[in-house]
Amino acid sequence: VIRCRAAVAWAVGKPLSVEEVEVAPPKAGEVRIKIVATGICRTDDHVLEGCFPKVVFPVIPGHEGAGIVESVGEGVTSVKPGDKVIPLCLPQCGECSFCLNQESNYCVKSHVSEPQNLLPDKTSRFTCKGKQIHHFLWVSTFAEYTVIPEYTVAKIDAAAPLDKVCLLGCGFPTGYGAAINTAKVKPGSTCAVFGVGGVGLSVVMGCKAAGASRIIAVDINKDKFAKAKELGATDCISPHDFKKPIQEVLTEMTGHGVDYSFEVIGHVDTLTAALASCNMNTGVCVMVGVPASGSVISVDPMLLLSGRTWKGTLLGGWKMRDCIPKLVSSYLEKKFNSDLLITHTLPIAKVNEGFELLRAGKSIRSVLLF
Ligand code: COD
Ligand code: ZN
Repeated sequence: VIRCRAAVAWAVGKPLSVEEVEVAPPKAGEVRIKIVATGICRTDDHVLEGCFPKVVFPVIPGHEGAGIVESVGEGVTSVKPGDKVIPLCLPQCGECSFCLNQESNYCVKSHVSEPQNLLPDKTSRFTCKGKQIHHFLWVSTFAEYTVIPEYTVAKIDAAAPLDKVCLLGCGFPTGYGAAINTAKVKPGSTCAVFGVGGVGLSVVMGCKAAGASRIIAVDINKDKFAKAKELGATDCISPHDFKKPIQEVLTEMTGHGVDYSFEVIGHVDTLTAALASCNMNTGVCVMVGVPASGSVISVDPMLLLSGRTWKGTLLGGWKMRDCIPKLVSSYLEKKFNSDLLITHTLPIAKVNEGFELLRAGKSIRSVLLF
């Protein structure tokens, strides 16, 4: 058993508290990882707010980390102590029908199918002050040491800087892949990205890499526009500056609507606005954000009848164990610069400050270091 620090969420709506926790050794098929760095993603904030009823408190959140394998359980063959790894919040068991389908990146072991509050054997490896603490998405990267199933670990290049590539655990691949894999943005096309936080800016980078000729960033926080332009946005607009609905503004700006629209906020109203913003026939709208649990969307069916495509994306469509190591190699080859998303680096003791920066709209990505 290792005693180490972790940011524990004891109850909904309460700040995290950095505690000493005990982390049990990995059982068969599990890996214990020393987390070196972890990003703060809006999804972690949604957890603290209690937006996900399936998450059980007390819990150690965090899902955008990178670290080094400390020890492995019986039967683990794909990683060994000392390997640099990224814990994956979307598993790839390699055996289910989705994993066997080349077109799919879903896995039946994902949290969408089964809760991941405890490890697959339905026990926790974390305790604090005599109480069992729950895992989050199996990864719980706000703990200095975490235990996760082997099929949810990606081994990465030993040269990778962990304080930078932690973003490749969630935010960057989610947005970048939404453009490249899910929408399959074509060269010369027009794109609109609703919400340019860390994930939305990664969509902007993906659209640019795919050769889009016009990328319109839509956000109510104009402080985000400078970074959006730096990363490839050609136009930046705030819905607050117009009397008419933003879908009408985008349709006028582009003639018939954009070729691709992305919703990266997680609201039903912006989701329907994004759908109506792409052109009526060949337009593709990708849902990246997740509206509050229980939300229902009502849309005019004519929006779809004319030919539009409305689709979702999980972690940007990447088959995670296969693709995240390749994305890390592309990062090392400087094919993209996800470092530009990192605005703050803080010690784990300042985790709540990191969340305050996010809530105030002042950060894109804060990276916490142990
Ligand atoms: N109109 C325009 N922009 C808006 C509006 C609005 N009505 N409301 C908010 N925004 C902007 C904010 O100003 C901000 O710039 C941006 O939207 C949101 O960015 P962040 O930095 O708060 O959030 P991200 O980029 O870290 O995460 C966004 C997600 C949509 C991914 C997240 O909120 C979410 O829904 N997560 C669940 C989806 C999921 O599972 N993703 C993969 C694992 S996290
Ligand atoms: Zn995330």
